[in-house]
Amino acid sequence: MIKKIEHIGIAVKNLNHSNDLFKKLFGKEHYKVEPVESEGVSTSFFMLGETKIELLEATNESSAIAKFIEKKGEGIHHIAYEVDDIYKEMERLRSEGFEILNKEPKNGADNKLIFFLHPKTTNGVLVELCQERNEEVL
Ligand code: CMX
Repeated sequence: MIKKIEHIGIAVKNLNHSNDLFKKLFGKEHYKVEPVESEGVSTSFFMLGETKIELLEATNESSAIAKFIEKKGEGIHHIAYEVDDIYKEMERLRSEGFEILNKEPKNGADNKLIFFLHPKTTNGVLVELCQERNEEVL
């Protein structure tokens, strides 16, 4: 079951610059900066009620974020939905015909297991499904 929007990911060119900008916008600091080497990104997170904003800067040229910015410029990159059982949701969405970009859920930023749906099967919006990593899903 999909529970809520967990975060919105925004592709940025310069994480330090955008951390300052979003600090002014939200009137609060980001609560963490975290590199995700496997994705070629450095991330920061702002908490807004129950939802987070994730800023993503590319750390290498082959990163999905570098390609996205080159093609579309800075902006909303993905919407992440929290699920209660990530393996079950993966099977459900596969059986509904969505193109799943990962064989299995993988480790993502902010202590999450994640997978993605291709934007061509979701009306042009890159969708991330995520679940907090804990003993039940490790
Ligand atoms: N949102 C919407 N559309 C997107 C997109 C995005 N974030 N990224 C790419 N696209 C579009 C491309 O512009 C292209 O559009 P056209 O066909 O109209 O030209 C289309 O999707 C298909 O692109 P593709 O050639 O199949 O694939 P790309 O090499 O552009 O890769 C994608 C796109 C989504 C498959 C790839 O970026 C991916 O696997 N993403 C998942 C992983 C990821 O995004 N990691 C970074 C974030 C990690 C984190 O959150 O921690």
